[in-house]
Amino acid sequence: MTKLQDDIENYLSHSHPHSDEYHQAVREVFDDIAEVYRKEPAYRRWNIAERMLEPDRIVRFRVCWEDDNGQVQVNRGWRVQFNNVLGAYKGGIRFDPSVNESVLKFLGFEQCFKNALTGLPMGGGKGGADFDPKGRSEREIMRFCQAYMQELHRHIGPNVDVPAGDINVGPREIGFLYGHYVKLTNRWEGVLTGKSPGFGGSCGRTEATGYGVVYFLKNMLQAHDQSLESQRVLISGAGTVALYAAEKCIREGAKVITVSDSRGTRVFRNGMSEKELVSLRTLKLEQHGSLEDADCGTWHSNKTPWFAAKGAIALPCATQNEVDGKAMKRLIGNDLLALCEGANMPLTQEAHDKLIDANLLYGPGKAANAGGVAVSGLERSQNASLQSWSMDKVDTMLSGIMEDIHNRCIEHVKRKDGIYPYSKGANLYAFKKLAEAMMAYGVK
Ligand code: NDP
Ligand code: 2IT
Repeated sequence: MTKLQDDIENYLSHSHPHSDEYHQAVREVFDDIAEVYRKEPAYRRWNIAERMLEPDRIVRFRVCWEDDNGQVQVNRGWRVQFNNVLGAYKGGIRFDPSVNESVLKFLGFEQCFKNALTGLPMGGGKGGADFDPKGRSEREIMRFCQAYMQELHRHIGPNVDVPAGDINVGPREIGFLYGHYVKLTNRWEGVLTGKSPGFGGSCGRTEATGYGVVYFLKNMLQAHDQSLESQRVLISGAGTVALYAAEKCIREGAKVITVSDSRGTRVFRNGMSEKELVSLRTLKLEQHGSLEDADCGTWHSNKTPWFAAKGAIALPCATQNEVDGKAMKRLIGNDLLALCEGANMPLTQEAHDKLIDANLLYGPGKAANAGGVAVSGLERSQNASLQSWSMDKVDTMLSGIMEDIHNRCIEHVKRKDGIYPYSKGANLYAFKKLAEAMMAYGVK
């Protein structure tokens, strides 16, 4: 371990105790940039490391709302405004019982690096609440969103902090949140992204993260003389990211073998058809049901895709730490060619280390899933200029942005045994960009 890594560990255990996910995300970045940091004395003089690890601010608040029985419920809400040197804070909102400060710090920290890679002027932030929408009626979800915005609206603004969706926060929830912001402030402005295109949203924002993952994957395969056509793809998750990644894979001629949710995995032995995908989308995104109730493919209760089937390409698109060391060993043993992260930090540290040791094609989330926030950036541009661009235009821009992100990931690294180390390249590019802006700003 270098002195820097040692200092980071001490800083984290002292200043951010009980934050396992946050430590994991930071460690992964600083392992990759330690050498560059050591060689540039200005980084230490400006204390870039500690400044980068301390969020600008964390707003924490009580969210009180009334359920359908008239019972008052209390949840905890947060907004982590991590770093705004590259632009206004930008990042999603997650509603899930697993949300806590450690999870939001890891997501906010990753978001700063991801947004730097997009090339768009966006800082990093993340928010959410420990609210569980499962089993709640639409009216309850609306009341929760309104109660959350009741506090959040004081802290956001189109040039201050621009939230969007994440797990369990899709166009419906963004509609409820935005509607309440407009009511509270009497301002119709680009303060949230992921809105419906009918009232200021961008075409293609819902599809953007999933499509972007596949664009990144294609660039990565092409740079290594491989192609996506006919490949067997294992996808986890069945939410926004997973199902649009599946759609793009099918359209590119790949075979989507699995999708999954928190109850198990649905396997399509010879690849899912577009018709089957439409029925799954209706079930999951529109009716908020479980894959268990679908009537296509075969159902494997309590199994993850990595143990339910074999495939050369893996796209984890559900949640953090969903692929552990055992699953990674199995994927590698089954001739894994490439893994691209649709989810944020889906690999445990052990799985991550195994994949790095195996020297296979690995698209890290901060690069591979950046298409979502990139189209959020395009939504802001459309709102600011009172324009509405076509799906074709947005999709062409997304594809170009993903190609640029791919190229930024290989700007500062060389091939090792023929393979580009994308994860290290992404960390180096984003770190340098953030550090340079922080030094240029002086002590702030
Ligand atoms: P959704 O809420 O639309 O879907 C989440 C999916 O993951 C659901 O199928 C859900 O299953 C499954 N899931 C959630 N938690 C678990 C778990 N503990 N074990 C197994 N499955 C689980 O979210 P998104 O698709 O928007 O987000 C998925 C991932 O992508 C997250 O990591 C998010 O941070 C990341 N991401 C999202 C972006 C976006 O634009 N939406 C942008 C970039 C990254 P179930 O329905 O059973 O809960
Ligand atoms: O993790 C992410 O990049 C997101 N949830 C999307 C953030 C955004 O502002 O669109």
